[in-house]
Amino acid sequence: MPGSMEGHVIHNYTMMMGNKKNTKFLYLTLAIIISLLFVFEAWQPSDIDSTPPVTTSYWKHNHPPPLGRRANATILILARNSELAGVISSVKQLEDRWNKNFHYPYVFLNDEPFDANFKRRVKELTDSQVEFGLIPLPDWVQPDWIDESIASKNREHLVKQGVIYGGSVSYRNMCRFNSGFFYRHELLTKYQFYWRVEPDVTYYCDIDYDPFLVMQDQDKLYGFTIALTEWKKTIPTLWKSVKEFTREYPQYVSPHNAVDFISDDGGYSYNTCHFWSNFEIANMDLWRGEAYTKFFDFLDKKGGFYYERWGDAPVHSIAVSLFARRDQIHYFSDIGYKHEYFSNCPQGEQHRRGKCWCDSKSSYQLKNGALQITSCLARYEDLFK
Ligand SMILES: Nc1nc2c(ncn2[C@@H]2O[C@H](COP(=O)(O)OP(=O)(O)O)[C@@H](O)[C@H]2O)c(=O)[nH]1
Ligand SMILES: *[C@@H]1O[C@H](CO)[C@@H](O)[C@H](O)[C@H]1NC(C)=O
Ligand SMILES: [Mg+2]
Repeated sequence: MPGSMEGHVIHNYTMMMGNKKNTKFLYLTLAIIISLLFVFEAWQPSDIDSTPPVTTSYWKHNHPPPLGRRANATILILARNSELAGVISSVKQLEDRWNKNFHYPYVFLNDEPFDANFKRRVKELTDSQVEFGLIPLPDWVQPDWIDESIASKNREHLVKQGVIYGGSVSYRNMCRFNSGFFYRHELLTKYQFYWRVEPDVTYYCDIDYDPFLVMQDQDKLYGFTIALTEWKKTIPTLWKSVKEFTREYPQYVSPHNAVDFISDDGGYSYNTCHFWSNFEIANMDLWRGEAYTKFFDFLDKKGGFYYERWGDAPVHSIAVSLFARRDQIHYFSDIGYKHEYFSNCPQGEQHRRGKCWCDSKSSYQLKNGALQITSCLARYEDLFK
């Protein structure tokens, strides 16, 4: 195209001017016109729609997992539609720091259907399979054998004492669901391990290995990052119920248990230590097994999820401490993690290896830090002395 246009232009100009004096002027004009034609050519939009951005040829999706194998596992997120922004933040960090190299699938659960925008925004963040599930109503409702007049009086009492979520029934539904129902949901039955993620958490470090394979290969049942004490007002009769259960079913208590994590007097009283369950990497065999199934039903019948405000964290922690071997509980010290207001920041070589951006000195789990009083990490570490 440029060739034929040039020929046409030259022909016209020689006809009009055909004069030696003007040769210089002619060449100059020609040069300008030809340059303009090239510039014009570059501006033509004709190619833009059909030419893919050149970077696509550098993209590489779906790297195989570094060890060539994956565990039977999923990332599990319970959330509301209104928490989309916090969910996006958590998922993006987990993808960037870890899962874009491992491609574990996601399961999202909600007591209401997820809306189209929620699903679209979440699916944009990952190449992994993402499934969205609805929680069956009976798994997310105050059972009819709870006496509502007692329950509501007790809720008011907790509100007066300033206990967080003291008056909330939906929070209690959530705690009961996370204690006894999530692992029976139809989207989870096909998996053995899960990594629980909440909206608005922070992952501080690169995780260049597969925590699920660590769990699977080393026969771990429960993994945590933060261990701390619970507010006694939320669980006044929990330990009494636990002791009743273990008296009735002593066969479920492991001979190599971790009772010294949850009790400072050999099991007489509960020290309120628990693993913070907003982060959990665990094997659902633990929850699906006979011991925990009986344990959950026993606690559920006591009514403490509604008459008090039993959390899934103390319930899970007490169960794993009693029914598992203590070496089946794993501290992921190298996973930099924060859920308001506490964090686990790796120390020393682990901080360097993970390229962590948290300050090691700020870690709630510091062994000799000022925050140590309410941290239960020392009790966990003492189990192995
Ligand atoms: N679908 C749904 N999820 C909830 C509800 N309440 C809490 N959650 C989820 O349960 C988890 C714990 O709740 P959160 O509000 O973070 O409680 P906190 O971490 O104890 O302060 C989070 O993943 C929430 O998204 C609810 O009513 N519906
Ligand atoms: C994964 O684990 C679940 C639960 O134990 C099991 O039903 C399923 O068959 C397992 N899947 C694979 C691929 O091993
Ligand atoms: Mg939370």
